[in-house]
Amino acid sequence: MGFKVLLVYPEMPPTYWSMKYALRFIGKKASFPPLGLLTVAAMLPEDFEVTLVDMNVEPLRESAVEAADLVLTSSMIVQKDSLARVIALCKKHGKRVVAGGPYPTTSYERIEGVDHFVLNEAEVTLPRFIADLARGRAEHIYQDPGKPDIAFTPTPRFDLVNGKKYSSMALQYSRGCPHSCEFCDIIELFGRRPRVKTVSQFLRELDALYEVGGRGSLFVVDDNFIGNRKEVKRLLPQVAGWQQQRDYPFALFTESTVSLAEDDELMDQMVSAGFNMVFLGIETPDRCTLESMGKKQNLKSDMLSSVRRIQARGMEVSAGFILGFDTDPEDIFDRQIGFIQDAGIPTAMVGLLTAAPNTQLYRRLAAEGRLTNDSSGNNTHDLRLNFVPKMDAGKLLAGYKRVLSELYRPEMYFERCLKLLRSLKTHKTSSRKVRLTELRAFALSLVRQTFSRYSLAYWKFLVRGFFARPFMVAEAVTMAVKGHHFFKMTRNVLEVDHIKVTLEGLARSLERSVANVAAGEIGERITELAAYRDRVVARMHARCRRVNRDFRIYAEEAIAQFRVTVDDLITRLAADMPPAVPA
Ligand code: B12
Ligand code: SF4
Repeated sequence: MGFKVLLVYPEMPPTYWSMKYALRFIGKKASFPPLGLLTVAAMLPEDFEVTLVDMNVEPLRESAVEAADLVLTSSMIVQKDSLARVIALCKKHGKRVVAGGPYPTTSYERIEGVDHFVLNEAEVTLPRFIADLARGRAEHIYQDPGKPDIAFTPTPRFDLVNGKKYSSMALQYSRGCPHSCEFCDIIELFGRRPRVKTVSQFLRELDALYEVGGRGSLFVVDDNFIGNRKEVKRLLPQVAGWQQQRDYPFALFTESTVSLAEDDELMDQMVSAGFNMVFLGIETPDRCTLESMGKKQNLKSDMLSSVRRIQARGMEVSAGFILGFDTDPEDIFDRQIGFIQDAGIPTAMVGLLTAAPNTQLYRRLAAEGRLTNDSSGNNTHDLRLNFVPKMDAGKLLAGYKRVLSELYRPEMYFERCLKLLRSLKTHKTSSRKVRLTELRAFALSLVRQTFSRYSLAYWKFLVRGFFARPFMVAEAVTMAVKGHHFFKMTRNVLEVDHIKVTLEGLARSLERSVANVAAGEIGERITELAAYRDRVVARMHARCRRVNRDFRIYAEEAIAQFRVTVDDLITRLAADMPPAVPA
């Protein structure tokens, strides 16, 4: 008997990655569709009736849950709060919930209310679950670390999403990476042997996307697209041919290691196939740190020259950087900023080192007794550490905040964009096609960014960009719009952090100040504390109004926590107060 299955992708909080504030310029709701769920959908039996709600583009209505027999969810750690709300809603309607994807796979013990965990790669675990479900004997956990041959993975059900709501479509070519960076959870989730799809399978997926109207930006989501170079080199000429026959409908981008720069043939093949951007895991310019984290592939060449070679070949470089390694030298903050500026990397995702569950780093820090709490799953703007760093934690956090605020100071950001515009080789497939979406973005950008607080820097960039590369206006506008997202993220993240740190500092000093209050002064002290609490709370609420409403909840949590701390102090003091003498 067929089931009515509802696939739900929980909401993601705004992060540097989400691009939330840039998407508004192009009238899109989210960056990418949930490829994991689309792939799972394709593996379900044909008689299952499947619908999908991606909560990042539409709300999850109670009626949708009510109508389903079974709710299947996929999530990353960063979606855990939203996932908890989805589970609660399903329970309210008495529906069975199935959870899969990276968060449950690495941390299912921490998730409550789920009926069936179908972990690891669905190719291995889903068929067993479906068979048991049909027999009415589905178990609580399906787990199997086996690494399936993805040459048999079916084409994702792209027909389930409305492509117009996303700024980019997504495809996967390979899983796994041959390297062994200490902090990485990819190799734990997907293994160290890169598994690839066949050429015809990949082209079929391109066809499927094309048929549902997919055009424009396309993310090949592999963690290391060049993990199996021999196979990639067989694939790329075919993709180039496919693109050429259809007048290059897709502008592709992917993730790779820096060693891409050493392979001219591969870079040229990628450019011919329509790749115009790669995301590199650079992590740090400090060679000693690269050595100690096991990122040997980044030591083979001078990384600055590598970035320039890739840009000069025709692909923008965006990259990830990490602070908080044990071997980070004192001057690492300035060196990271210097490297990113010199290299002309506008999209620089700088995060604090996070010990993700089930990684080599996690196991080492656990053995050293240095783990402190769970990861929030978001290392680019959560200003908390989940381990005890070697560098003084205060110094590390202050340095990190400085790096963020410097890098996303409009003048600094636009300087990198200009550098990139000047060094990027243009070719037939690299420049953005100007469609209605691009024109709309340009018009909105002109209006909103002209009247923004960084208007001068914006205009200087547009004018200088136009004179430097007149045919790359669309790229320049895209960079400016992304900049808007980064500036807004940075401003809000730092403002919320300021509120949190101020309140924590005040709470600590109040705790110290009430440690030795003389018995006779307790009553007076309580009155003072209550008045002080109310003044601080009012001041912070006023400050909160300057914070974007997406972030206000974090500031309000900090205010609520401050209130609880002061109320506790008052209760403790009241308990010590001598009893009133009857008149
Ligand atoms: C594309 C991608 C993104 C996209 C999001 C796209 C989207 N709409 O989902 C973007 C770039 C926005 C993104 C962002 C982030 N990402 Co991301 N991302 C990926 C990436 C590279 C590919 C995911 C993908 O599409 N894979 C292809 C599909 C087919 O595979 P899959 O989703 O894993 O699904 C398979 C199985 O997991 C399973 N499965 C999945 N769901 C379900 C559900 C059910 C019911 C079942 C049975 C099975 C099942 O079956 C599928 C087929 O085998 C992965 C790395 C990776 N290799 O998976 C990281 C990854 C998922 N991201 C990760 C992280 C940490 C982030 C960020 C939080 C990073 C940050 N520092 O801020 C951000 C935050 C999100 C935000 N606010 O925007 C982590 C998650 C770790 C974890 N344990 O939660 C991963 C694993 C990367 C890593 N280094 O660890 N990401
Ligand atoms: S190169 Fe990237 S995907 Fe591969 S192990 Fe290192 S961090 Fe992980």
